Amino acid sequence: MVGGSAGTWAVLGPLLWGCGLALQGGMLYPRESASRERKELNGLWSFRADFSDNRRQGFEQQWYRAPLRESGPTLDMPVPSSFNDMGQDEQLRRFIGWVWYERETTLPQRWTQDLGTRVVLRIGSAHYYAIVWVNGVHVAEHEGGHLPFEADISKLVQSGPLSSCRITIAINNTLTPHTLPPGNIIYKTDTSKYPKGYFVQNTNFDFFNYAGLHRPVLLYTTPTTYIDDITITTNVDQGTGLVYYQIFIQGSDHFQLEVYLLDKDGKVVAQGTGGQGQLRVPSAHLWWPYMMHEHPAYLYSLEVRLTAQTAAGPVSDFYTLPVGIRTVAVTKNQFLINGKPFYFHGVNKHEDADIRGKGFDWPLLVKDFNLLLWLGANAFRTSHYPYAEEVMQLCDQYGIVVIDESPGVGIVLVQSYGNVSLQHHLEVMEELVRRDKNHPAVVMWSVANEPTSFLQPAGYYFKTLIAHTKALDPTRPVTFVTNANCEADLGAPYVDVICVNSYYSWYHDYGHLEVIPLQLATQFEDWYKTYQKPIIQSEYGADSIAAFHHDPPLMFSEEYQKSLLEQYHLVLDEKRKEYVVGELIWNFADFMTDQSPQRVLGNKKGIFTRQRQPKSTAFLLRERYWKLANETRYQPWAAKSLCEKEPVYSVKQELPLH
Ligand code: BDP
Repeated sequence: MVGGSAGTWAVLGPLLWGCGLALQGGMLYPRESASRERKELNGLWSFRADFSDNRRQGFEQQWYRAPLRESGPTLDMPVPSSFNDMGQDEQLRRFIGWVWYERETTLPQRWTQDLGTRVVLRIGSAHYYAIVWVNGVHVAEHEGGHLPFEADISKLVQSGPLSSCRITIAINNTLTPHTLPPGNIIYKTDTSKYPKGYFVQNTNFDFFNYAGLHRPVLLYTTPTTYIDDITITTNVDQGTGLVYYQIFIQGSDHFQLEVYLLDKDGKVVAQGTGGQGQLRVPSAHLWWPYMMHEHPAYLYSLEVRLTAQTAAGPVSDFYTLPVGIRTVAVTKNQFLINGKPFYFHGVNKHEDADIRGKGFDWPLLVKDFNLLLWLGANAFRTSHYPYAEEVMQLCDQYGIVVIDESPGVGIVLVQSYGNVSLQHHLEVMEELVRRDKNHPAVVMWSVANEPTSFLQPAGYYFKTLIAHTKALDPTRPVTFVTNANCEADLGAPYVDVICVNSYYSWYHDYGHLEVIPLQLATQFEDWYKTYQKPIIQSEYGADSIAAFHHDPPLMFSEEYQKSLLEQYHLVLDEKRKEYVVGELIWNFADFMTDQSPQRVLGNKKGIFTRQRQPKSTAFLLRERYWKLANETRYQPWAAKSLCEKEPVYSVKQELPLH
């Protein structure tokens, strides 16, 4: 790591093999309730990149000790956002090393004076390694850029007369062979070509390594005895929904728990007591994917009420969790949701947009969901890392099925298959499952994308990783996404569903669209013959530069992208009758990458531009997805409300703006 130091790579707690979560504590999304408050810290923060040669000046001068402006000039930096594209400075855009963020805030008096209140600082994502201080005191460190972490800062803010609170976060974006995703720093030592100390960050993935505080930062409160975690799993028995709950409490052993399951109208349909149990919901409304039911994405609310006896008197805590009742199962040639065959027709995405980079943005999120609904997409994969929690919540609400992927992308070096990397990857899966386990939209975990799974250590690595993920969550299938040759793939024996990426007539046989049907059919037949598992075409596509036209189709024209997709669809339409259970286009939208002669201001395989305007392929896929939805319908309503010939442009297809 550039500017790394001893102690920076704190190893997270020990792993309990196969024994459930080894992580301490839960990671419930901070929701307001009668016992909980939130204070968002989004907006402008002070910022400085440490451009010193060793990138360590900030630590040497202890920039966290006093307001950042006292140790030198600062920039205004919006949060959430990547810092890279914020200015006109190319040095900042591709900066590697430590950057410093700081925000001062004033806390409500009750938070600082009521010792029965617990104050928590929560960071949605800091890419990649973060160290956090509050009022100059170290409170947290976290490795990994795509998952939340927290610090209980009650003691700190309740220890003095101050109601102000200065939060300093140092973030290092260096990727090494043991980070996820991995990367390596290459020092260029030929002084005839490079200045002294010159280095570059090398990565093996195809998106820009944006960095910064990418997701909301907030403070929230709970009582000191509180609901720390909830785990929900569901089943269906002849129309009766079964909701199993397990609730973890911190702060006291003397408590009572009541749970209520409410339907959409707020009516209690089941109730229970105690830390675990089963709720029965006769004639349950199931959570169905978008386009699979007239009322998709039905969500109940699980209200958890805690009352505890503490030395200071009785305490209550309330938390409400959305719950979708549904089942997921895999046979040798089908993917079943609620017992019905489900065909994934959707997209791969990126968290990526102009200016904000990977920063979370509500307008972008709403626009993207409207486009998904317009397109008739019923699924996406969180290529190539976990997305913001708010994204997952919308998937639950709109019935968009998710393949939830870890940041295991670009695992190509042998060093990245050693124990250090494996241990970290296991921990990341624990963090991911802990965060996303209760989302009905999540139907499968993907532990990696296109690793060199033919390398000798990959077999042990994926066997261990997949077994651990299944032990964490026995209710969902596990996969990783491969582009290896099927017989050489050492990880494939352990997955439940084969997810395969291929780029016929793009990365080889340039311009020869006519070879696609043969090559794609061979791909499917080989994989199925070898593993007898359902297959998803998890990526396929071609670059096109919007408004570049050429007929007959030439590479990079919209016509070529469209024709390539049509060749794929010929085979997909045959094989989906047998064992192919899905197709996910690469990619939903154009996105930024590192610079290379193969990339024209980024990857242009989007069916929408980076600004979310449709290319010709968006219309092609829209027609196809609505047709697929109509063909794979399981409810009588579908025939009348979905397109039979042409897509129906009804208001119902649009996401209501709240
Ligand atoms: C695939 C990768 C994806 C790339 C895509 C491409 O999984 O991340 O962006 O290739 O080259 O192999 O467009």
